[in-house]
Amino acid sequence: MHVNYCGKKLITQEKTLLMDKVLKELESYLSKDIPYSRVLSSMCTNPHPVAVKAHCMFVRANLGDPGLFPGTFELEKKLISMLGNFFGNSNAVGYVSSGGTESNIQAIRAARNVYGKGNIVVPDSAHFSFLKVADLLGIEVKRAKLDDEYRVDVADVERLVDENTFAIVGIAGTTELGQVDDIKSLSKIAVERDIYLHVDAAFGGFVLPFLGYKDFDFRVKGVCSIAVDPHKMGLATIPAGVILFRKEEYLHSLSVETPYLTSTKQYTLTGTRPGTGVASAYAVLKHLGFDGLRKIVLECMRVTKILKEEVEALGLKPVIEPVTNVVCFECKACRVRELLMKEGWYVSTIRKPEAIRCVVMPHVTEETVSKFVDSLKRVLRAL
Ligand code: 0PR
Repeated sequence: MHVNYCGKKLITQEKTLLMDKVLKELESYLSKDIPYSRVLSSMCTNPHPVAVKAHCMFVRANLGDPGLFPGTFELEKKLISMLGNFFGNSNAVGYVSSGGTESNIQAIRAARNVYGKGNIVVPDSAHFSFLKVADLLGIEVKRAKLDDEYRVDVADVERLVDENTFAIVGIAGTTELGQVDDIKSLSKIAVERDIYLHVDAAFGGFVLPFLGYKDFDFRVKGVCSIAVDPHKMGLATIPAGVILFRKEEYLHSLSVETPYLTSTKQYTLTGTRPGTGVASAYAVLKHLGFDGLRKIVLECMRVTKILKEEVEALGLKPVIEPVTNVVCFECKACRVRELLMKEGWYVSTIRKPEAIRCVVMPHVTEETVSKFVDSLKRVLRAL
């Protein structure tokens, strides 16, 4: 069999497939995946077409060796600068990570490197990536209680901070409820105790600014770093996370020497890393602009309100009034989820209270909600 690669003809001994046949086989696997139109459990969505085009253009780039890809590296710096400005700090530095998990790991690693070993305090609502942080860094992660509205109880954070605490974490858009912690009060604690404050805005970063929230980013004095994911509400392709640091010192505390590369140091967690997220995130920002993203968020909020009202009319109580485009309803969640899955719908459940969770991403339209509510009616009747 003859196959081509880099302009050369290869003759293989093994039985191989023509490219068309390989792609056909891949297609058969792809077709088993659930279309986003049936998914209300995800914080990801169909990437914007401009993001897909940009992604394909940059598939060969490896930012692990930036000297070979100076154009892609320049684009990354431009993106970081745009986002730094957007989040209130024109001097912010950072890079495009693989997502919120890596950004959270790197933020706490920087905090540990600059402020010393010990423990950190996170809200009980923190994403499970902080379990990985604890395991990887060998630090204790203390979990602060939540208040009645599922925001972190600031007094409990204050109680848990001790002389070995080097960082606290606030969440701007929690995974389960989309709730926003009081970052200003957390900042007060961080400044008074001279410890690091990281804000996990992986989800909320591209939602909250469009809903008038300002008090969660670098405009708040104590905020040292922000995780924000273009591959969630930024409509970029996966993987695309961003970690932003207030100052260079934090980013550079992550550096290791790379003797034989085009650069002498590397501050990223992974070595080889894609340029696709850089290109796709940048493309969306240039094409839609922050104004375009605002319109998308406002539409998601409109649909969230419709979903909330229609499900409430079926007798299910929302856990909180939706703050972002996430809404959870109290019910026998595991059973409801199971029955909804039989109707072809994917929702998630949350830890406390017993509730199902719906994330109203841009792929969830008013029409989706109407069909979903019809199914939910049947499910509730069957219970
Ligand atoms: N921080 C917050 C606040 C998050 O919500 C998430 C992920 C992360 C960090 C971690 O981000 P990465 O998964 O990008 O590393 N939140 C979603 C969740 O765990 C991720 C997700 C997305 C899960 C799509 C499922 C899914 O289908 O629910």
